[in-house]
Amino acid sequence: MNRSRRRARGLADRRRIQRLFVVAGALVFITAACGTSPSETVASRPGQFRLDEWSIGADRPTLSAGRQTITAVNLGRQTHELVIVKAANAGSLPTKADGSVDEAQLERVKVGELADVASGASKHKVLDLAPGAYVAFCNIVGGMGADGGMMGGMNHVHFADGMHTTFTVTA
Ligand SMILES: [Cu+2]
Repeated sequence: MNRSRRRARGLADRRRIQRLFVVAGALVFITAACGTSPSETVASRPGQFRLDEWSIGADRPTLSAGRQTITAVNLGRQTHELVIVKAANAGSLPTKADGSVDEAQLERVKVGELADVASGASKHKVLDLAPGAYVAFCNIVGGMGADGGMMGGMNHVHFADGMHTTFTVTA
């Protein structure tokens, strides 16, 4: 390859990068201009948990004991999950070196799990809940995947990043 062609290719690359930044900037603008967030368009209901990067919100802080439908709705862009254990708070859960919850140590207090809820999807399961304090968390560890946008390639420990919440079951 001669020198001028190499220079031309370098310029083309630079132009392509500039175009990417313009597209990324426009996407940020569109997201910011969007008035209603997806979390506002999903009706609130007992036993429903909203999963997002990087938080979990419970529609109700308190549920009645007995058989309850637990719903995990993924309002984020990544796949999330909802693990439910009988525990006082997130800080009391045993963790591994990477900061994720050591679920092997929680087998006796684990109540249920809604695994692999895809972006925009929801899953539900009926759980028989005894009175007490509960923690709901996402224990996925992984990268952002191909559709991770500007954060592509970053590894996330979802629990350590804040994907947990508490709720109470009353008799
Ligand atoms: Cu998650």
